[in-house]
Amino acid sequence: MKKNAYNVAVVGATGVVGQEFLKILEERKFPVGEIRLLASEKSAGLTMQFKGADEVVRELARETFEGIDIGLFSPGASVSAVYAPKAAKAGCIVVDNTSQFRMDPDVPLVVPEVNPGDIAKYKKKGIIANPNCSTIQMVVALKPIHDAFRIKRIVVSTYQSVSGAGKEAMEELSNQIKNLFNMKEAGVKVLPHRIAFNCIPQIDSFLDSGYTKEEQKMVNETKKIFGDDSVKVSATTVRVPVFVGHSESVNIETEKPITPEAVKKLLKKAPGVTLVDDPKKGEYPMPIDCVDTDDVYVGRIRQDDTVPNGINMWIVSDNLRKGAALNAVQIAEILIRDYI
Ligand code: NAP
Ligand code: 12T
Repeated sequence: MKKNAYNVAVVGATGVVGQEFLKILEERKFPVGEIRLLASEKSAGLTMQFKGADEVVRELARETFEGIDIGLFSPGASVSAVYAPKAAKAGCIVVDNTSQFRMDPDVPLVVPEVNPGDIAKYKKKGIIANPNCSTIQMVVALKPIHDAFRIKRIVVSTYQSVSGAGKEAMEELSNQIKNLFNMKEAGVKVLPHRIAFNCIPQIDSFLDSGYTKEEQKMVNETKKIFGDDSVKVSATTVRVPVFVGHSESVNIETEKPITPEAVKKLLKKAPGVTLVDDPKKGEYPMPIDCVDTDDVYVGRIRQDDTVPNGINMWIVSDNLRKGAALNAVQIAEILIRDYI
C-alpha cells in the first residue's frame, strides 16, 4: 500500500543547501509527514520555518533514523560517511549531496533527466548520490547531444559561485566587499585567497596530477552518469565573485557531424533545459537571471571550426537548486512514485 505522506529528515538543515531543501519540499508540495531538521551540536535548539510552522533543529549525533522514510543529506562528506550508512541501516533511504559515495559502484549517481533508471540500484546500500553541482548542469545540457551525436571529448571551464562552498563562503564574499570599501583588510578565512574582485583557479584541494578534486569529480562523475567511460573530459574549475549560480564554458567534439542549429533544436525540447540564445539582442544566460529558478540555461551555441565536429556553448544554473537541493528532491519524487 502506498503511503500518503513520508517522514523526511533534512541533515545539514541550517546550511545553504539544507535551507533550499526546505523551500523546495514546500514549493513542490512533497508529501511530508514528519519533518526532522538535523545539524551540528551548535545549532541544536534553533528553530526554522517549514510550511509556516516552527520546527526545532536537533543534533544529528543524538538522533536515530527510526521511522524516517527519506533522508536528504548535505552535512559535508565526512559527516555523511558516518551517518548515511547508519540512517540506511535504520531503513531510511538516503539521498546524499556530498562527494562521499558518488563513485561507490554500489551507489547510484543520479540526474533525473539523464539516468533515472539507475535509481533502482539504491537497494544495495540504501543510498543514492547526488552529483557535484558543476557536473549536474553540464550533463543535463549535454545528454540529448550525446544521444544524438555521440560526444567524444568535453573541455569545460567553470565560473563557480561562492555559495557552492557553503554559507561561510557567502558571508566571506559580502564581508570582504564591505571591508574593502571601508579601507579595511579584506579578511581571508574560508576560501584559499581573497575572492572579492578576484577569480581563484582552485576549488577543493589539489591532487598529485596538478588537477583539483573538483576537476577530477567532473571527469569521473560525467562518465558514471552517462554510463560511458569513453567520453573524455578535461576540466578547469574556477571560483568567481558571484553569490549564486554557476556558469560553464563548454567545448564538445562529437563523432557525427553537428551544427549549432541541430543543437538548438534538440535543446529546445530537452527536459530541464531553457535555451537563451539571441546574442544580437544581448540574450544569453547569466547567473543573475537564473537565481531561484529550476532550469539549466544554455546559450552562445556556435560552431568550433578548429576541429571536424565541434561546438562551443555557455551553460548556467542555480547551483543550490538544480546543482544540489532540487536534483535531490526530484530523485525523492521518483522514489515515492516508483519504488516506495
Ligand atoms: P553549509 O552552508 O556550510 O552547511 C553545512 C551544514 O552541515 C550545516 O547545516 C551544518 O550545521 C551541517 N553540519 C556540519 N557539520 C555537521 C556535523 N558534524 N553534524 C551535523 N551537521 C553538520 O554547506 P552547504 O553548502 O549547505 O553544503 C553542505 C554539503 O553539500 C557539502 O558536503 C557540499 O559538498 C555539498 N554540496 C553543496 C553544493 C552546493 O552547491 N552548495 C552542491 C552539491 C553538494 P551547523 O549549521 O550546525 O554547523
Ligand atoms: N568543494 O559536492 O566548494 O563535491 O564549490 C560542491 C561544491 C565540493 C561537492 C565547492 C565543493 C562540492 C564545492
